Amino acid sequence: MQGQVFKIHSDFYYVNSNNTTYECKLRENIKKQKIDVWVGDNVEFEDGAITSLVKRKNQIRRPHVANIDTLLVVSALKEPELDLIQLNRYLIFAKYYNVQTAICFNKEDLEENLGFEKDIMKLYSDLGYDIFFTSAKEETGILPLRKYLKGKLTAFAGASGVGKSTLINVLTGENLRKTNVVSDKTKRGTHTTRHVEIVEKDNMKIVDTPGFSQVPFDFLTPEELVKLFDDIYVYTSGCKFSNCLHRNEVNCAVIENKDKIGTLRYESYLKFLEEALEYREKIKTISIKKEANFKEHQGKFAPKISTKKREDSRRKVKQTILDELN
Ligand SMILES: Nc1nc2c(ncn2[C@@H]2O[C@H](COP(=O)(O)OP(=O)(O)OP(=O)(O)O)[C@@H](O)[C@H]2O)c(=O)[nH]1
Ligand SMILES: [Mg+2]
Ligand SMILES: [Zn+2]
Repeated sequence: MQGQVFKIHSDFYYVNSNNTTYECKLRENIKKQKIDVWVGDNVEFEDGAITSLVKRKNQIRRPHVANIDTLLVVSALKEPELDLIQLNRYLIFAKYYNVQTAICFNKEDLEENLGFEKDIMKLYSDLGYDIFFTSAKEETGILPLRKYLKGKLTAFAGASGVGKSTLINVLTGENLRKTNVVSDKTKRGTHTTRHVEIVEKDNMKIVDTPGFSQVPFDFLTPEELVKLFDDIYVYTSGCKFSNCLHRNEVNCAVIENKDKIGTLRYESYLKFLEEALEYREKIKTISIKKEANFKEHQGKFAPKISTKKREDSRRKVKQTILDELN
């Protein structure tokens, strides 16, 4: 039989097939092959054991979810304070995984300055995102969001305390998900949701996730990073140097057009760039170390490692780092 994993609890995998829930474990062959089964995975199973995994359409890490149609990044306008750099972090992260993304600005009941809302709405809709403004508390803006979610598997992501679980409760009309107040002192959430789980209701499939705060870009190179910022990448062809990092170089077309790049987008790029540069350093040191080992191991006259080999080993290092993220 085939079904979709909607919840994982220690060793148990809860699989939905034709509206029936099956509690399964992993068959030995899956364990031996070290195949990870995630929420959202389509699996073959029999007699309470998952026997194989259907190829994924996509996957995101932190949290682990497979086969989603949309990632809805939820941000609060207040409590916790709107953090556009964090929002950009989620957006760029989703773009890296090639997942369609929409944005929901929640707690609009706490925000009086609507002019600001309009500005950010313009910025992100110009970038091609579908945008929603909601108040889960006063239940405003819920209908358009519900309509948007129909027929899709959507993962809700965003910092702790922004109201993901409250929104899901309102959307599904079920008060099942635990929610918690944002701390008075830190104005941050308390990581109330602990598990990743698909909730199904009225043709909406929603994944509630724990609020994860920081996803550092320590797994891609600066060249890969800038390509994920459409609004910055457009200018890069005008830079004088092909290895321009658009940070402080002369004749950099990005810097020259900084005013045209939206609020905090360029600052976000600079911030993530530091992380990508660290990753590049890490790759360099590991490749050099590898090379050194290789020579030592092979004796005095080991041939110099070819560019092709170096690229291969770079790729391997990258894979190792990505695997570590798992
Ligand atoms: N004023 C206001 N408060 C809200 C709104 N939505 C949620 N809250 C409150 O914000 C707090 C945090 O909400 P949660 O739903 O637990 O937040 P979460 O994003 O699920 O947090 P984690 O599970 O920790 O990731 C709760 O006290 C909610 O009642 C809203 O639209 N307006
Ligand atoms: Mg929650
Ligand atoms: Zn440049």
